[in-house]
Amino acid sequence: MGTALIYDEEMTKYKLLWVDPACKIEVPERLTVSYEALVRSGLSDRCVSIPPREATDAEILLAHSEEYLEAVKKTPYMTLEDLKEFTLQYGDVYFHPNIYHCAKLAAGSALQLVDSVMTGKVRNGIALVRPPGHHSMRSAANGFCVFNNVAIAAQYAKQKHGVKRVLIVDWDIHHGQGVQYCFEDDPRFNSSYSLRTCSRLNRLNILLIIFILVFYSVLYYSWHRYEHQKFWPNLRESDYDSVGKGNGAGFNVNVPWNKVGMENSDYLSIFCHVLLPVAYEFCPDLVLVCAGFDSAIGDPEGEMCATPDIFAHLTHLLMNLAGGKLCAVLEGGYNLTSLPQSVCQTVQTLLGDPLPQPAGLRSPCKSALESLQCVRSAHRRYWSFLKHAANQPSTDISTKRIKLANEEEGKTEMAVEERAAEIKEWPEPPERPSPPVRCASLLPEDVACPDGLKLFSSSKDLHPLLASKLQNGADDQDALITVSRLYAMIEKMLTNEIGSGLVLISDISAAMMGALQDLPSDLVDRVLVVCVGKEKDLNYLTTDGKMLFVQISDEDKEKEKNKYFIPVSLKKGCSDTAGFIQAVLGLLLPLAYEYDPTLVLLVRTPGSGVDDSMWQQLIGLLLGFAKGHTLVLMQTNEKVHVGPTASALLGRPAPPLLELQTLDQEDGEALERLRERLQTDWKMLQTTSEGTE
Ligand code: Q9C
Ligand code: ZN
Repeated sequence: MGTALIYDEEMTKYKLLWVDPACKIEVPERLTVSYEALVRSGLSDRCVSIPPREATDAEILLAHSEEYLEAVKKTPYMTLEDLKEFTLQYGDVYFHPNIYHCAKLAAGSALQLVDSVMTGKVRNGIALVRPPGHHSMRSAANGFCVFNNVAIAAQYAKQKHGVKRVLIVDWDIHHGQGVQYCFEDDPRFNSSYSLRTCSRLNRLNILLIIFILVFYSVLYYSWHRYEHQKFWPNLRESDYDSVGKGNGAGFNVNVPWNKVGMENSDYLSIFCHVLLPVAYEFCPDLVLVCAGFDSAIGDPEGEMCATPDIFAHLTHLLMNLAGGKLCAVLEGGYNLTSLPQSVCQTVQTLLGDPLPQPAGLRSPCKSALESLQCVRSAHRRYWSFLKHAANQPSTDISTKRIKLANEEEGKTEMAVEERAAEIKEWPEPPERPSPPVRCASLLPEDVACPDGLKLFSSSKDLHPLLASKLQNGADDQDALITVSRLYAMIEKMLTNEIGSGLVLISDISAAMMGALQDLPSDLVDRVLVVCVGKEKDLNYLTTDGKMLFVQISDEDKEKEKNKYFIPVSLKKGCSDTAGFIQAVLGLLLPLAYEYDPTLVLLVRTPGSGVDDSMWQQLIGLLLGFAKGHTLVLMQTNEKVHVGPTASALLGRPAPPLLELQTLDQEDGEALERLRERLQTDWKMLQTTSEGTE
């Protein structure tokens, strides 16, 4: 199961033929530098190369009107003067005699990608296309876009492949208003094509189509530079309160950035506290990404400060949704250095390489937290995972917008002058070498080693510390030997000879205590210990920051909490998928990002009640930390779970979570209180702007 790469040089063969400052950044080199970077880094060779095709008229009509299509069809025959005039009726876009051909290829590329993923030819993929798509509307080109590649692909996925729920994640720095308009009315009856087809069919077929459409929906998520409506395309409906209309309410999620200079922590915070909770509750069958990289550092349009490696994390966080079915389609990205770096980070992640460490995260900024708080508040009535979100800030940021709009009248140039200078330098993203052994295992003799795992054998002598213990006649020699092998395994993980590890052990408590209480500090400086289920004596845990302990169980350990010991209590324990996923997305992930562990130890205590798909989701998400060095400890009598665990540790996508119950009211409130209490120590847990500067 590979990664598709769709590219054709033909899409570099149109350009701006006259002077237009608004359009001069949209150049053919955007595509050539991106593709060349993939070739140079050897990534393109690892992908399955798939040729684009032209989208057909019928396919383009899935998102556009016949009048508009007919008009665009004439552009290849226009003179330069005609093209200029044709262009004038639209905003921030240009036409060229070859752009219609390229636009058909761009849309067709997205469809080829959807076909390859939906038929199982590949697991995921990316299409490098020009022109981009997300600004184009039913009857209008806009913002360098001619046809709405991703909107067409979403409709196509529903019709051709019967996909029920499509999640569109638009991480481009502009608002894809074209996508919003296409789907905001009602996710179930949004296909003009279907409705038009309806009128030509008999009643039985109409009933059939309605029956099918009722269960079909598209959720559109976008973050975008907004600056209280002062930034292009300056639309009122790009704000957080456009949540979708009618039956589509809740299916349009807008996150406005009201300041430039947003950083990695701001992006990750929105993913943990807005997008992922909604996405996991929505439970998509397919994820489409409007993959614009103008949200990266150095981009003249976005003016944000997120580094290219952030796209590795954004990609990874989406890769366990929809059973891994993810199609990324290029949108914007205008800095010819950060664009190819960001494309490479995305592709390398799609291929399954270890993630770069998200080092040096700062606290999300006040403005980002204001946006976060507003979006969560606007959506909490639609999504049970956001039900306990706080109210929007007392000083309503939309009021700010109206005030600013009035003040700014007549002096709109101010904003331009205030702009931060374009950043020209940032460090090259780190290398991401794959370990020779992806996942090693230590298993009892009666358990077969799952395919793809390598049985661990330690050639090294005992760790000196343990050797001396053994000589002193420690009471449990067997346990010491096991712990010693654990250390040897950890050592190999830290030198990147091994990626992840799976250990089955007869006494998990003893092993955990053994592994942690004497863990030589020269071995690891920060261990994230995630404990799924009950565990009795934990008094060997330190509070010096060398380990961060997060436990999810049905035990209430109210008194023991401190910064590095975080028990999360759910009434029904880990068998409550809704509570569990809330705790993982809203607490564990942000904590892990901020802590930045060098090793993750995941402990599954016997009878924890966690179901296999939830367990696999957890492993998949944890592999995003510590360069993929996750060590799983399980008890010998849980061998039925070895298969699913191994599969997740090898980076295979987890199956979607079915039967998400609604979160228990008291559990939800308790989680919210816990997060509030921990916020002073852990800045990534903040979900409101109150009390921040
Ligand atoms: N500086 C995409 O990224 N506005 N389109 C430019 C304001 C148009 C961006 C003028 C930006 C369009 C796909
Ligand atoms: Zn853009």
